[in-house]
Amino acid sequence: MKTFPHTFLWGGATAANQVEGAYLEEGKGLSTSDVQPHGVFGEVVERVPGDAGIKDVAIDFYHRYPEDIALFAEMGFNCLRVSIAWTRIFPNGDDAEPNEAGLAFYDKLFDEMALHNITPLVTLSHYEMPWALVKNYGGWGNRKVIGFFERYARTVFERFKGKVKLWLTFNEINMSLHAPMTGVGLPADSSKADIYQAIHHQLVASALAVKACHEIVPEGKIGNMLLGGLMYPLSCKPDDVFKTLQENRSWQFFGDVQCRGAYPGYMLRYFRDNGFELTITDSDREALKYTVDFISFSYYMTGCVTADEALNNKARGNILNMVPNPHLESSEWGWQIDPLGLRTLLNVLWDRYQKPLFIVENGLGAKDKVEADGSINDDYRISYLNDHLVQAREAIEDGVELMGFTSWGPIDLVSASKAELSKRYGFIYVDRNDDGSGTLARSKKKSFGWYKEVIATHGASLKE
Ligand code: BGP
Repeated sequence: MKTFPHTFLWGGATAANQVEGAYLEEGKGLSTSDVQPHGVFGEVVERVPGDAGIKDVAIDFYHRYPEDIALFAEMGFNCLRVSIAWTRIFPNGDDAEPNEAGLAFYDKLFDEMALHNITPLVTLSHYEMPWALVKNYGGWGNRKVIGFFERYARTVFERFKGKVKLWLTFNEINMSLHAPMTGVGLPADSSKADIYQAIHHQLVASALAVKACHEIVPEGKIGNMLLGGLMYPLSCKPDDVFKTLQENRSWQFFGDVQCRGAYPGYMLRYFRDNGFELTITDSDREALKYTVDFISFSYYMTGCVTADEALNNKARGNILNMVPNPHLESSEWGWQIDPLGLRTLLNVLWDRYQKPLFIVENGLGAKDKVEADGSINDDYRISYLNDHLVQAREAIEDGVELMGFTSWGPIDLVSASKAELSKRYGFIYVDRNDDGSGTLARSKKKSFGWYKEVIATHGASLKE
């Protein structure tokens, strides 16, 4: 019988701005997420305290986390991915002292996890940064932000070193190419050259966080986090195949820098060919040598690439510019479902880096129906996760070193792309709607019991 290793980390993944709410409580500053009420691709709307944007309350995890963690523990989680909101710790990013109330909140959160033997996996920056750093410094376009981030990272490593051993630097660091405000605090219409300069600063900051983590939490491990955007050629035409290589390199580049410690030649050529003159100092090059211990990534879909411009205009999916695959079904949001693609991606990443891998996001966003008796029969979610986990297990059989699996949104949360609550990922239903109505009460979906059994049997209950 094929099972997952008994040391495997099983759980779920969340992000502060998508679950916590309490967006101005206890000294928290405004973040880039707070000023994007319509999601990561939406326009910036400066907030007035008291605005009722959906993320202001989100699912109120800030106040309800003990109940939620108890439910995760009931499912058998031994791992939970959360992020720290940088703005709870340094409300403006450049504050002289950290905000004690923010640190105290995460102390309580990690203590609660410890009570249930749940290992925290903590993202330093998940799709947000202090809005004041954008307004006053120009976001990651300004080299000074590297120092502010390093101070934030060192502050939380020092404070939580006894409680948190697994860390991630920037969520989906490659997303900056598609959502510059969310990724690097730059306006959506910024030039590619400016975006790559900001990305460079962020890559240096990521490496300096790795260095700091190794100094402060020597027994800890720190990884990067990529949006695993695996692309297939739409045809076997050599032009399509080569363009696919380039498209895949557009996101693998981030992993190459973070895992190998230097810019790959193909990227330097890309900068040259496009006339991007990035400022990369000798000390930046030194810093980049601090490479990650493991690679984490999200996986939701694959897409196709074609060199045919006419077909390119039919792009769909709201994350990457991709051409639909005629052989795959799509979710209600147009994300193409491809379980085998996960096995391919795991093997590609393993072949490329030979570093342990961690699937830190995967799942199906769908509209759920609450039946008259309160039950929610989310067989579609069970089937999606079952099929992806089967392929993850196959990849382990292929020799891939896989540390764990945290499904995205184990409890319903606010979606990143459009800030909707109706796009639900959870095993746990939250009674809250897109218009903000609802009691915030939690209830178990059918998938709750299913995931519990998968974890309890180390994956033996999965259906091939
Ligand atoms: C990833 C993000 C998450 C998340 C997830 C699902 O890109 O890291 O924050 O929300 O995608 O996307 P969505 O919420 O738009 O469905």
